[in-house]
Amino acid sequence: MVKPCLQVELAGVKLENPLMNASGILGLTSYSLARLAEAGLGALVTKSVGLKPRPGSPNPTVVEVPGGLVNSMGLPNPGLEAFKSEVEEALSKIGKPLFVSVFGFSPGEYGEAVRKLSRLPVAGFELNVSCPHVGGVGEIGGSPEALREAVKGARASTGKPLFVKLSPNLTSFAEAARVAEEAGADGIVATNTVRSMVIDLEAERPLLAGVYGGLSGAALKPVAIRCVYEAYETVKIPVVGCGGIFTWRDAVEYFMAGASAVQVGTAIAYRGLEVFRDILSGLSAYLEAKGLDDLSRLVGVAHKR
Ligand code: RRO
Repeated sequence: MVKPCLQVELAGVKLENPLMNASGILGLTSYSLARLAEAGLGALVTKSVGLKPRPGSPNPTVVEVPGGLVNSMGLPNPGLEAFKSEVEEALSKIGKPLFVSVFGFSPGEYGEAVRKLSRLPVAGFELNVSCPHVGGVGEIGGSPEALREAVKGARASTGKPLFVKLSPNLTSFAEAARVAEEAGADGIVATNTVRSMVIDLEAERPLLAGVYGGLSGAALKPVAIRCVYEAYETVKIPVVGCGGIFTWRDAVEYFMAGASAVQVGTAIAYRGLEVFRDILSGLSAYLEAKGLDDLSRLVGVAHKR
């Protein structure tokens, strides 16, 4: 059998394979984006950027827990204007579709941010409406009205694909996905991290300087798989899975739940950039062993019960 086809098309963007990095992991500088591109990903996503620069939270910002990491980075970013030149430089090096992740503290800021970036030759945008611990951002994805306004504003600012990264902390993930689709989103990213916290026994206080954080890694996977499954049942736009993907088996689980592509984050911290080539070769071998010529044949199969 010829090698199985791993190419995917996401809202009209062609990816040579279904692997992306999760926003926030190695996506803040042109140097780190170039390193990611060399690791064999199909497309890249930047760290979330907003209208104004932010220093992020003081240390400690990350703590390891059984089953994952809890981070409270606090949206460190140089602000849109400074970030533009970083993105331009990255685009000259990477030769892969690049999505810029944007966040805002009000629905209107999403449209403004996307408009200010719209001249860049990027593949599209990921709207982060789901940071679980920076006050104001997650609330946008948590309110149907604010979510609708944010997505509509971004939609009016660009004709390029818009993905909306939703939170697993919502009462109804499916309902939020539906609102995002209705407002003009081209895809859903499922999911951001789970709001969480860790107490320092010696100091008798929250361990992270930002107090609350987001849980990522293996413990997030069943939660995010559930979100992908629910979104796949609800919307017609593609779903991108994100949460606890370390191996090809994890990726296959996401495809079966309904993801068309997947994002890898925490695993990079544990397994390095080789994790991407490992997952790709495992995926190819799996499809070949199953006699499947194209990855798309796996997408959503778990729904045929
Ligand atoms: O920067 C962060 O602290 C952060 C963000 Br913006 C996010 O969306 N999710 C997360 O776990 N951390």
